[in-house]
Amino acid sequence: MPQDFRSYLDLIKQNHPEDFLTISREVDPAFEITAITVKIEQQAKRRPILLFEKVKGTKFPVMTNLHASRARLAMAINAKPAEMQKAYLRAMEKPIAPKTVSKAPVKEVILTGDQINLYNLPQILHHVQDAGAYITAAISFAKDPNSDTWNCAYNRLMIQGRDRTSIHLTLAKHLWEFQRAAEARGEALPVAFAIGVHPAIALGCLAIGSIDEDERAIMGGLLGEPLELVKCETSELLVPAHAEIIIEAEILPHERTPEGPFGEFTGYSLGERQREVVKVRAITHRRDATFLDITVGHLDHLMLSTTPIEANLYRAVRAMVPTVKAVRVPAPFTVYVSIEQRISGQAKNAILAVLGNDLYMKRVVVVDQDVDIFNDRQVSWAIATRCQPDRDILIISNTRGSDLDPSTKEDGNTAKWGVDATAKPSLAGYTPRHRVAKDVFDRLDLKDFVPASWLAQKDSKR
Ligand SMILES: Cc1cc2nc3c(=O)[nH]c(=O)nc-3n(C[C@H](O)[C@H](O)[C@H](O)COP(=O)(O)O)c2cc1C
Ligand SMILES: [Mn+2]
Repeated sequence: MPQDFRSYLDLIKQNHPEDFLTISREVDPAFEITAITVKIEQQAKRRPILLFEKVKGTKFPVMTNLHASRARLAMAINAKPAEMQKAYLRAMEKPIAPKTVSKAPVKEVILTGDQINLYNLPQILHHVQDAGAYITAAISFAKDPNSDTWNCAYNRLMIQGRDRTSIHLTLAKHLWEFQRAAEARGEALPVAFAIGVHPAIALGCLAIGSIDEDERAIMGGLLGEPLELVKCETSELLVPAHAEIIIEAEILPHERTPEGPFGEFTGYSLGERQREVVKVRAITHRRDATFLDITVGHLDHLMLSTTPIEANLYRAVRAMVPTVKAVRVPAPFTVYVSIEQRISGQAKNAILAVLGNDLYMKRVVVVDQDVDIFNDRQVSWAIATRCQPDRDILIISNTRGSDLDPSTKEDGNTAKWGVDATAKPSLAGYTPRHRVAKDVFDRLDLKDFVPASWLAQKDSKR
């Protein structure tokens, strides 16, 4: 499968032209790109990929909202939307190691030294409180300074100078580990950022697993072939050969700078913090590169991040409870799980599996298989009617969660909770649900009882 996002866009343009919208009129990267994207979502009820051809202050066109639809993401990994989790799990089970190539379109333009100027990139302001322009679609590629382990992740970059940004490293995540290891030796950590890649690569980057697992091989699994990498100009790092733009850099040791506030996926604009500093060593890009933005905190961001988390948690719960039916992340830090509970205690095991296998997740609700976890009303109903809080809620204090959760005591030190909303002692032995007589329901025809004119009226939506 072609590994550049241009081929993927061609696929969309051919098969779903309504999903691609080019905006030719000039836009201001200060708030207009995000506002137009959100307005199209809220007022037109659509979520197309958006290409802004003319953006004030830069020669780079800006693309955003690429990941805002589950169907589009499924297409990127050659799966039907309903089969996406299975396809993702297959890639996790059968990773394909990357390969190195010597020629790469991302090397068409190579900028070093004084040619480096981050202010030539689109200076996108997303939300009103944001401290400055952010690069939101940068995927980090880095190597453990103490071993041959590689890592990929999204890390937001706030532009702080011609060749300087700050970086948000979630405390206790893998790149943070690498950076702390380098810093302990007084060394900078080489890191390169890819901007504008095939969505299969984006999805693979978000795989949750052990620090030893190589996201680049999961990207290969999702692409169905080895990810093609090329060596950086200024370090030994390897980066996707078909990306639009690469920023080669290092994270400086023992240096911090104010970063934020920044509006995030939590729905909040979290305040300023001291964060690590990135020094840019080179920028390489395609001659006619498109700058990819992720409309942070909206569908573009939320759709992309949930599939990999759900796949990992399904795998983790299934290792404990073989009869797990479904796993869903409906909101920040929140997981719903449905299981066919064969024997008492399995709901609690499912809670422990979730909390033990994802840093971010903080609240887990487990329900029986007759509850549809894709319907929030049904989950609320199960909590209300199958749960006794003094018996069925599990609280664990002082764990590590997301440093972007504004409710935590101090940047990410958090309590976590699980709600066992399964019927006890068993669903089969529980007070039965009422049932409408099915044979009667099937036999009756409303037209025999209700005037046709009334049936033709629209629902009052009350
Ligand atoms: C659009 C987007 C932006 C993200 N920004 C950050 C970020 O700034 N810092 C961070 O630590 N994680 C960020 N994440 C989450 C990480 O990419 C994700 O947790 C990843 O799996 C971490 O990799 P690791 O498990 O190898 O540590 C972002 C995710 C998405 C989808
Ligand atoms: Mn990792």
